[in-house]
Amino acid sequence: MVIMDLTSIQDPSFLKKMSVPELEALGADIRRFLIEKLAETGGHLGPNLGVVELTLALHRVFDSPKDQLVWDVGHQAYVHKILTGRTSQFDTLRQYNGLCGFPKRCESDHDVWETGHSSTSLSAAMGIAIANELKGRADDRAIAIIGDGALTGGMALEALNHIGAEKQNVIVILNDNEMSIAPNVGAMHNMLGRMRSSRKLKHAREEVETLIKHIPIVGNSLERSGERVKDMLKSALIPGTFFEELGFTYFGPTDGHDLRDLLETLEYAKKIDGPVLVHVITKKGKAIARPSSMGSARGTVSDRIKSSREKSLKVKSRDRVTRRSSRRRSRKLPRRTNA
Ligand SMILES: Cc1ncc(C[n+]2csc(CCOP(=O)(O)OP(=O)(O)O)c2C)c(N)n1
Ligand SMILES: [Mg+2]
Repeated sequence: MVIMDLTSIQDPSFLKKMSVPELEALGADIRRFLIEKLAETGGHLGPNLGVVELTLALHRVFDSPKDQLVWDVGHQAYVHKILTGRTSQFDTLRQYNGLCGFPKRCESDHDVWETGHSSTSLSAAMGIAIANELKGRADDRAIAIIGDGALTGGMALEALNHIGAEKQNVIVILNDNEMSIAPNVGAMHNMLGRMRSSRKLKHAREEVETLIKHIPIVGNSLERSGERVKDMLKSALIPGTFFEELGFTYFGPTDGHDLRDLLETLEYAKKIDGPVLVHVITKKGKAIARPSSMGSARGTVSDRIKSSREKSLKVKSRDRVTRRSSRRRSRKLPRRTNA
């Protein structure tokens, strides 16, 4: 179902009036557009297919450009570009004088931070939040959207340290797809894995409180003995303790493809004072065949994207010779991005 002509979108304000099923249908249209368009122009397909619902939800809950969205790396901002009135420019994506593959301030008021390099978004959002406060606009939200790969960068960790200590009003959206340019590795990845497999914090908190009360004999006195003991027990059982210890209110893990869940969680996050981290689980390359094989964050026109597009368009060809020659052709296309 085509819900609307994407080229007619001027700004994201129309999203406020849409029902969840309408938003879902719009998301499907955006995915279809990206798959078809990027097969012609090249571009970062996988990361953008993963953030369709997340971007819709962010633009629905927050008021860009009054609230400022800072995209880390910026390779996942295509859906944001569509929702901020740039669909018709996608024919020129990443070409000379064409639509930039990353946020670009001269393109739109909705692009507030220029990127390409990873792991800068949290510091940028911190700076924006401080500036908002100084300008008497403390209600405007600074929101950083950062991937699990970029979160392991030194600058991002410095910024977590800074934001948590200053208790600044910054919302961090952790877009966790278990991938960087290749599948992620390392201690942070392992920790996020444990959080992913935990229950959602909103429910887990209530459950742990009930659990503590029901521990025979000591339960009620534990409950009365104050926050410290409860906190110790909770930290052993609840996800997000790492971020909470740094001074963030943690929400999640949230299904990044469930619009109802996303909208509800972001509405909660919006109302919190101080630093917030929303842990969103997404799937890189959502809706195309074999997304997990799309290890590259580049997603330039490659044989995999081409063959995914063929599959998604249900063009079935068993002619291996033709496929091999089209792979050879696509390999000759120049790469046009640094990130
Ligand atoms: C300073 C710097 N180092 C390395 C890169 C290369 N790079 C491109 S995307 C990316 C991370 C991608 O992983 P993630 O943040 O999880 O985003 P995803 O693609 O999974 O959405 C990196 C490190 C970069 N852009 N900048
Ligand atoms: Mg990632």
